[in-house]
Amino acid sequence: MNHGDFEMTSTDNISPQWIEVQYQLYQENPLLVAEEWRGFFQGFELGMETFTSTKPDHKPAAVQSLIRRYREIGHIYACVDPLTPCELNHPRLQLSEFGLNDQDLSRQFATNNFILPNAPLKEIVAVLQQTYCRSLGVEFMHIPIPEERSWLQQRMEGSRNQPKLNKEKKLFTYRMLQQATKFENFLHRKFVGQKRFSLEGAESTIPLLDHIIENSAKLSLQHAIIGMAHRGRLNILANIFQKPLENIFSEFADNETFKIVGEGDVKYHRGFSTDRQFANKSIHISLASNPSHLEAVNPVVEGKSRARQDHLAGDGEDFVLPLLIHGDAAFAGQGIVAETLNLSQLEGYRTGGTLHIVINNQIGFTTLPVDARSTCYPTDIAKMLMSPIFHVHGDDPEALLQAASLALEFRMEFKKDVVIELICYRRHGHNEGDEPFFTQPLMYEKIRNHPLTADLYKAQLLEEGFSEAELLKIEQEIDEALNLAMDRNPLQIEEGFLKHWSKVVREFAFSPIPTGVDKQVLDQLSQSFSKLPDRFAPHPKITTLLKKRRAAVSAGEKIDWGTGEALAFASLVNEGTSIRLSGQDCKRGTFNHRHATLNDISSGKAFTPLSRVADQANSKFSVYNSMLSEAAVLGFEYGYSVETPHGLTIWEAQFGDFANGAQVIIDQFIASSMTKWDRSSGLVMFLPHGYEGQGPEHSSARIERYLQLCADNNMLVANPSTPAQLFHLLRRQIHAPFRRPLIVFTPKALLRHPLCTSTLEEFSGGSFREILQDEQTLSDCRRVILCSGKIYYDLLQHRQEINCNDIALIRLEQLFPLHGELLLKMVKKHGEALELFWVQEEIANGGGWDHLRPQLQEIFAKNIVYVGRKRSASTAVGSHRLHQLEQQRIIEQAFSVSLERV
Ligand SMILES: Cc1ncc(C[n+]2csc(CCOP(=O)(O)OP(=O)(O)O)c2C)c(N)n1
Repeated sequence: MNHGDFEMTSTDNISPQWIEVQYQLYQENPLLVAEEWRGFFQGFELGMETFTSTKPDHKPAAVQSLIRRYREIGHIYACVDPLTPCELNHPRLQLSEFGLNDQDLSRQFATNNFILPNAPLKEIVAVLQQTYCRSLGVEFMHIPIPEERSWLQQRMEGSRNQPKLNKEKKLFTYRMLQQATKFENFLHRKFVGQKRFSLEGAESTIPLLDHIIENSAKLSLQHAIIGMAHRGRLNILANIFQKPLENIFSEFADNETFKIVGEGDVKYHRGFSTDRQFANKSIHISLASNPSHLEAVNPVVEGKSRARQDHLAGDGEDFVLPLLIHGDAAFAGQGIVAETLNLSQLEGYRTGGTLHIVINNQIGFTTLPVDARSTCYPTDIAKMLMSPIFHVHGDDPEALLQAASLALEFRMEFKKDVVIELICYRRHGHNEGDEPFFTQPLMYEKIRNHPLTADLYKAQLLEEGFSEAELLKIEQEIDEALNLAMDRNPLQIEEGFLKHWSKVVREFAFSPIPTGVDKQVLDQLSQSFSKLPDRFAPHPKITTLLKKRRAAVSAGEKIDWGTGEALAFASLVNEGTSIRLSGQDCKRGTFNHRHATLNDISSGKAFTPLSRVADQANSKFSVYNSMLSEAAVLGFEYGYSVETPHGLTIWEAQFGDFANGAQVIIDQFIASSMTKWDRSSGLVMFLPHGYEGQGPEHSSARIERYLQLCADNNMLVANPSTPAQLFHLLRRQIHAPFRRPLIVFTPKALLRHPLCTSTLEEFSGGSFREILQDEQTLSDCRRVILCSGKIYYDLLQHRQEINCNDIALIRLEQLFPLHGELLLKMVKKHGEALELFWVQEEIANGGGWDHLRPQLQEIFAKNIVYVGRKRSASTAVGSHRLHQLEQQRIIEQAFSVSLERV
C-alpha cells in the first residue's frame, strides 16, 4: 500500500512552508501575492506588532495541534503493510510542521490530560507514535460523537495500543498461528491439487477470531453469527468451529453421502455451528451457509442475528453478535455491502452493531486495488456509519488482538458497527491451482520471499525469552493431531437445526391443511383491529375505511382484500404466532389498502391496531417500512425466516418486478437453500402483479422467473384471486407441518374490484384451495378456460355480458407445485371431449404459460390453446390505450369459436 500520495483536505494542503514562501513574496512586494493573502498578511503583521510586545507563546497550542494531527492522520503513517517497508519519515507529522523544533523536545507541555497533565514533548511524541503509527492505524476522528472518540482515545493512548498479554496467551496465540499454518500445509500435501481457498498469508485471522469469540463469551454474548466467503473457511471451520479434522478430510476425499434431495454444496460454502466453552462461559457460534456470490450473505447474517435477538428475552443485542468477514475487493466492490451497512441503525433491522473483519490480501482474484476501488482504504464505505476502523499489520498478531478487544468492547458499549482491516497478502494464486506470477510477478516475488507469520512471531517470542523447546512442543502437538485425524473415520455430527425446528417436517404434501377460523372469533378480531385508542383520530378517510372493514365482517359479506389480509394477520397473532412484515412503505401499503399503522392527524402519533391484538395473545405483530433496497432487505428477511419457523415473516416488494434487484437472494438462497444446505424457510414474498396499463415496469412481477426456479417442491408459488384464498394461504404457511418459501402474486386493481370479495363463511371453514372450480353450473360445456389471477374477473364479466354458458373458468391458485390430479378431476367434471384453453394477460414468454404448458399437455394428453399477449422483449406496452386493446382482444379470443392451436 502506498499512502505517499494521500491528499488532505484543501486547507490542509496549504502547508506552513507554502505560507512562508507567500509571506516572503509579500514582504518583497505585496502585489506578488493573491489579494486575500495580502489582507491576511496585513492583519498578521498588525497582530504581530501588538503581540511581540507581550511575547506570546504559541508552542503549547502547537503541541495541541500536533496531538490532534497524530489522532487524525497517524493511521496513514502506521506500519501496517507486510509487503511494503514502513515509512520512517512522516512529513506531515514533523515538529517543524507545527512551528516546533528539537529544542522543544525536553520542554514540558500541558497535554490536556492526554497522558499526564504535563509531559516533555519527547514523551508526548513517543506515546503518539506508539499509539497511532505502529502496527495499528486507527481511523476514529471522523466520529462525530465526542464520548465515542474519547472512549477510544483513552483506551488507546493509555495502553499505547499494546495489549497486555501474559505468557500463556502469547503461547496460545503462537499455537493458533501454527494451527492455521499447519492445517493448510497438511491439506496441500495430502490432497494435492484440490481447491481449498487457503488462508495462507492471513493466518493471523485465526488468533484474531479466537480472541473475539473468547472475549464475546466473557462479555456474556450467547451467540455469534458469522458470515464469510470461501477464503480461509475450512481453516476457520477447523480451528475456530473445531469441526473434527477427520470430517474435513473425509469431505476432501469426497466420500460423503447426502441425506437430502439435491447435490448439497461444495465444502467451502456450507455452514456449521457449535458451542464453544471458555472457562465457565459458553457461546454458540454459527457459520451461515453462503453462495459463491460475495457479500450476499451479509444481510442474511443480520436477519438471522436480529431473529435470535428478538427470540431472547430482554435486550437481545447484548447477547447476539453478528460478525462478518469480508475480502478487500468484495467489500469495496459489492453494492450489497453498503445496503447492509445502511440497515445498521434502523429500528426494524438493527442488530446492535456488527463486527466486520476485512481481510485485505491486497488482491481480488487477479485484480489489484488500483483497479478495484476509488478509495484509499477498502474499508472506506464503512465510514458512512461513522464507525471506528482499525487497520492492522497482518504479521503482528498482538496488534490484532488489541484491535479485536477494542472493537468488540466498542460494539458492546455503543451498539455500533466496527471494522478491523487485517492487512496481509495471499500466498498462492486465487485458488491453489492458479499461477499468480502470470499477472502479479513483482508482488509474488516479494511474497515468495516473505517469511511466515508464525515464523516471525516465533522469532519475537524467542527474543522475549520463550524457549525453543516450548514452542517446538506446540508444533509437534499440532502435527500429531493432524496425522491422527487423517487415520480416523469421520464422526457423526448433528449439524445444528436449532431446537425450534424439531417439529417441522422436511417433505411437502398436498393434503389440505384446515385453516378456517370460527366466525365469532373473526368478528371479535375485526372489532379489535378496527377500534382506536381514546382521543386517537386518523385521517377521516381512514376512519371510514376502518368502519367499512368492520361493517363487512359484521355483515359477513363483501370482505375485501385488505380486510382479508388483516383477518389472516389478526387470527394468526391471536393464536400466538408472531408476524413480521417489512418492505417499502408497507405500513400503509403501496396501494393504500393496508393501513397497518395509523397516524393521528393532530399529534402525528402512530398506532398499529394489530400490535394490540398481538399483545393480548402474547405474540408480536411488527411492521416496518424498509429502506429503499431490495437485495439487503429481502436477504435480511430470508435470514430472519430461517431462524423463525413458527413465526410468519413477510417481505413485500413495492411493485413485484422490483424484486429483481434482489435476484441473488432469490436464486441463491430462497429457491435453493433447502437443496444445497438442508435449510428451509417459510418466508413469504408479496409481489404486486397485474396488467393494468401502467406500462412495462409496473405490470409484471415476473411469474415466469419464479416458476423457472421451481423443482423438488422447493417453493410454493401462488396467485390467489380472492381475499379468503389469501387468508387460507397465509394461515397454511404456519399450520402446515413443512416450511417452504411462499411466493404470492398480490393484486393491485383487485384490491378494490367489486367482485374480488369473500364472505365470512369462506373464512370460517376449509382450507386453501390450489384450484378453484367454476362456481356456475354450465350446460353442455364445450371449452374449459384455465387461468390464474386477475384475468379471471375480466373473463367472468365477459362471459356474463355475452350470456355464454358453455365455457367453464377454472382458476389455478397455486402454480407450483401444480396439483395435477385435482386439476384433471375438476376439468373432467365438465365433460371429456373439451377444448382446453390457457388464458393469461401476461406476455407469452411470461406468466405461467411456458412452465405450465408441458405439464398441462401431459396431464390432459392434448394440446392446449394459448390466448394471451404475444412474446415480447418488454413485459407490457407503455400506452394505456394499446393495453386496453390488447386486453380486449385476449378476452374476446378466449371466447371465440376457433383459434389456431399453439
Ligand atoms: C459477486 C461475485 N462476483 C465475482 C465472483 C468471483 N470471485 C471469486 S473470489 C473473487 C475475488 C475476491 O477478492 P477479495 O474480496 O479481495 O477476496 P480474496 O479472494 O482476495 O480473499 C472473485 C472476483 C464472486 N465469487 N462473487
